[in-house]
Amino acid sequence: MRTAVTLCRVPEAAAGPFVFHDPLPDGFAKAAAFGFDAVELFLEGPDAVRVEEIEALRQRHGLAIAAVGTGAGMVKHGLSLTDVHPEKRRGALDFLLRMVELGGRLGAPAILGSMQGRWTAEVPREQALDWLAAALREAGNLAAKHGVPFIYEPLNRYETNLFNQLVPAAEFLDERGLENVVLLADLFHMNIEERDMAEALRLAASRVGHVHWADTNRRAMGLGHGDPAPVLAVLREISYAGYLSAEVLPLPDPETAARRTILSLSCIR
Ligand code: LER
Ligand code: MN
Repeated sequence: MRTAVTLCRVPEAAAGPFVFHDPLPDGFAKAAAFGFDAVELFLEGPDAVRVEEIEALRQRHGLAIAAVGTGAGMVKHGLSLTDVHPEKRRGALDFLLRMVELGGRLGAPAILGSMQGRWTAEVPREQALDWLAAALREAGNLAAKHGVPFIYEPLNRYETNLFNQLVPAAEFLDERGLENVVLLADLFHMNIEERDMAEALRLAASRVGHVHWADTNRRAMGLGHGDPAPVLAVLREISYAGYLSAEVLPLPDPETAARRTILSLSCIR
């Protein structure tokens, strides 16, 4: 297992659950100084920063790119893969695939979170799931060309009504034959939605490909009331070899959030 920390450069997400919001050179330097293995990037879009610039920073600081988020597609551009309007759906898929391409060039998977959207009175659940599956198929196929998976993230009920739990999402990926798509286990969402977080991870083990390492209140692990021990135990049990990435609020300040995250993961080093 490896450690990662979030670095967000999306002004519309300034209040979001991201540890660092610094310009990329400062953000990479801080991630390295705190001892993280990788940075998880949230950018305004696929053309926001030249890939060569990110690659140079990555090499200079000896960091990997854990993943690239696509949330800006929703929070900045208002794009959803399940929008009732076809041109919005096309725009969402185009944005998503270009982010997969960006990630691929950095050796990193892209994540589908808030851009999955939700089913509504105008878009029945089955229709939304068909559109979601089609997008996941395209994204997974493109990611495969770069030798990385594509990451799908179940979110809590206040952010999507498509999938809120790991096991139904894993069953959906199996049923639709989405081979190169893995699941993101965000412990903040799971704390709201799962009956037993460790059991959910165990049952969905073959699909778990990324973890957002957060405490119950979405602060750094150790700053809420969660118990990371059973989660770490099951991750070891299932031989999880991916990232534990701090997608947490920068509270009480980014440095404390980063330090507490590293402290909570000292046992995996
Ligand atoms: C993204 O990783 C996430 O967890 C969402 O809650 C952001 O809206
Ligand atoms: Mn998340």
